[in-house]
Order: sequence, then C-alpha cells, then structure tokens
Amino acid sequence: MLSGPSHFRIMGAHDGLTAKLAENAGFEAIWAGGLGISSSYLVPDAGLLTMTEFVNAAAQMRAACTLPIIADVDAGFGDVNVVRRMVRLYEAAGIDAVCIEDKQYPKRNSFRGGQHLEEPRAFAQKIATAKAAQCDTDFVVVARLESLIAGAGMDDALSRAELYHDAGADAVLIHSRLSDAGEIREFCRRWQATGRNVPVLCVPTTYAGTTATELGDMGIRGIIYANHAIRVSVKAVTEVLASIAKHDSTAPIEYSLASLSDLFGLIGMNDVLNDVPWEGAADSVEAR
Ligand code: SPV
Ligand code: MG
Repeated sequence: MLSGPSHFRIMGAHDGLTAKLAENAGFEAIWAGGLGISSSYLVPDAGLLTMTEFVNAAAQMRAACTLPIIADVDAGFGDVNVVRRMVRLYEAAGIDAVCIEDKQYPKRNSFRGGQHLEEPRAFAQKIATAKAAQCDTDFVVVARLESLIAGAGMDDALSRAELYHDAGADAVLIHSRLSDAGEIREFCRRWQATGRNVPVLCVPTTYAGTTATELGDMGIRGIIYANHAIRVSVKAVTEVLASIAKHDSTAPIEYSLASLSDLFGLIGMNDVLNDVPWEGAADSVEAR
C-alpha cells in the first residue's frame, strides 16, 4: 500500500469490535490509536497506559480482522532500549507497522498543551533502533512529525523528515491542527521537492472539510481517521443511555440499536455448535 500508486484510508479502532467494523466498512487499514485505546480505559492520552496495555489492545484488533494494522506507539514508551523491545512485541503480536512520534516521553495528545519535541538526533536514533530491531522485512516504521503541533514550524518539520528518512523511516506522518489543509499541502510540495520518495501520512481530524481524494492529490499516501469510532461511541451510547434513563421504556431508541441478529453475526454466534457430544468425546478419550 505504501508503495502503491494511490492513497488509502486508515480507520482508527480501539478494540477488536471496532477493528472489525472498520474492515466491514471497507477501510484499507487500521490505526490502533492511542487516544481511542486510552479513552476505552477512561484514562488521559498522556502516556499513562503501559506498553503492555497498548500491545494487548492491538493484539485484540489483530485477532478480529485481517487488515494491516498500524499501531500508534506514542513516543515509543521510553528510550531506545524500550523501543527495541517494543518493536519485537508488536511484531510478535502480528502488527504490521508502528508509528513513533518525535515528542518527549511521556507525550501529551497533540490537541492539548504541553507539547515538547524530542531532540532530532535522539529521535532519529529511535527510528534507526526500531528498524534494526525488526525481524520481518515487511514491518513498517513510521516517523511522526510533531513540529507543526509544537509550534516549531515547517522548516523544522522538513529537516526532521530528512533526518528520520536517513535513519531508515519507511514513511513519515505530518500532523497539523489547523482547520484547513494548508500546512499539509505545503509540506507535501516541499517534501516532494527534496526528491525523497518516502510516503507521507496525515490525520485530518481538524481539517475535516478536505476529502481523502484531495489529500491524495496533494501527495498524501495514507489518511488516518484517528478517533471517529471512539467519538461516535461516546455520543451514541450517551444518547441511548440517557433516553432509557429518562423514559419508561426502551421503545424510543430501539430503532437506533444494532439488531441482536446483526450482533450475533458479527461476533460469530452462528458458528457456535449447540449440541457438543461431550459424553461421546469423553468415552473416546478413555478408550484411547
Ligand atoms: C491518536 O489517535 O491517538 C493520535 C492521533 O495520536 S491524534 O489524537 O489526532 O493526535
Ligand atoms: Mg496518539
């Protein structure tokens, strides 16, 4: 996908169920997002969950769908030694890619204050360490640039992108929190001018008015819808629960529920054998 001719869309998930729903909806890949996973634990997206909790969440998604999974691994959970082990754990869990961001550990969500960039060469070393640690040659390491988030500017983003590419990054993610895609367009134009043929990913959370096709035309390869599944969950569950609490019946919200039949289909209830011949099995074990 990264070396393919056109852009692809990556849907954020926070558990096995949302990963499967993303696959069913036709997305091409999964973003195992830190904000979504943290929200599902009801903790801030500020480096509070452990690496094990993140890996386990991604592993749940791996078991639930067949799409490539790119795991948001924040700042790598620590220094280069942690990054080395992190890559091994994610690879062992069958995850296809990790995306490491160039902020100091513990990072803060990009839409909040407290943004502190990592020293560029220290972060390049994390990328090189991650690449050296991978066993499968197809494993992908994405270097996420937070210069525009931290107010360090476009020149900083571009020089870091070159450094991270030289350190071995397979792709870069340029993050912006503007309400239009101006910064994304400028980054792509200047990145292409460097002649470096490294794919660029972006996260159009705040510039939702720009379509995936428009981003693709700017030169973006992977478009990540990072937090939409968790945000719709919060809204939908809140509304339905409030209605049930208020009314004397669930009738007003029945129309907005998945049917039991759809839920059963999703979780594989139709494959469950109802009449398991336990006694016969026990006999045959004894006979053997
Ligand atoms: C996440 O989904 O956790 C991300 C993307 O890192 S964002 O929250 O948009 O920074
Ligand atoms: Mg994140």
